[in-house]
Amino acid sequence: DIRGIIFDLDGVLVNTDRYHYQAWKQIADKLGVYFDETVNNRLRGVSRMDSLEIILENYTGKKLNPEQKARMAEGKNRLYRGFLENMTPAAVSAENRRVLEVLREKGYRLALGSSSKNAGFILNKVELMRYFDAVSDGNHISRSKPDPEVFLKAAEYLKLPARQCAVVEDACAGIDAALAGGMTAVGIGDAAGYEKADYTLECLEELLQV
Ligand code: B16
Ligand code: MG
Repeated sequence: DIRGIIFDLDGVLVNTDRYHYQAWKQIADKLGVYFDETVNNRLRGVSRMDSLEIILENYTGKKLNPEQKARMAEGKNRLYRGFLENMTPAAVSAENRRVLEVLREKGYRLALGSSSKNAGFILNKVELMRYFDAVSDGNHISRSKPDPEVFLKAAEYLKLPARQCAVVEDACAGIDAALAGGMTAVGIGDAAGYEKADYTLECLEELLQV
C-alpha cells in the first residue's frame, strides 16, 4: 500500500509552467526559433539545459558554443525569476492546499520531486514548504526526468521503499520517471492523457477519494 506521495511542482501544485513558457518564448524569439505550446509540453519536467537543447532543435543559425548556451539558459532563468518574484500564496488554490493538509492528516508522508533548481524558492514564496516532509529538486540530481533519480531521492528522504510511493505528475517524462523508479504513476494536466500512467486525475482533489 501507498504511504508516501511525491508531488511534482511546476504544472501540478503551481502554474509556473506558463512562466517557463513566457521566458523561453522570449529567448526563442530573439534567436528566431519557432516555439509554441507543443514544443513547450516537451520541456515539462526536463532540466533547464536539456530544455534549451530541445528548443534549439529548430535553430538554423550559426553553431553555438557551450558558453553561449550557458548564457542563454541564464538569461531564461533571469526572466523566469522575474515572474516568480511576483508570486504569492494566492498562486496555490485553496483546494490544492486542502488536499495537502488532508493527506497529511490521513498519515501520508509527502515529498516534493521537482526538476527545478528554483523549487525551494517557489515553495517559500507560495508558503507550501510546511506541508512537505522532504524536498528533492534540481539541486540534488545529476539526471533529469525521465530518469527516476529525483523521485528515488525523494523516497529515500521519506525513508520509504519506492513501491510504497505514488508520484503525481503533469509531465510524460515524469510518468516515465516514476515507473522507472518502481513507483505508482498518477497523471494530471498534460500527462492525464498519457496511456502509461497508472491513474489519471482531473484535479488534485480526486486524490482524496482513494
Ligand atoms: P529550473 P517540475 C521543471 O519543474 C519544469 O517542468 C521544467 O519545465 C523546467 O525546465 C525544470 O523544472 C527546471 O527548472 O530552470 O527552474 O531549474 O515540473 O519538475 O517541477
Ligand atoms: Mg511538472
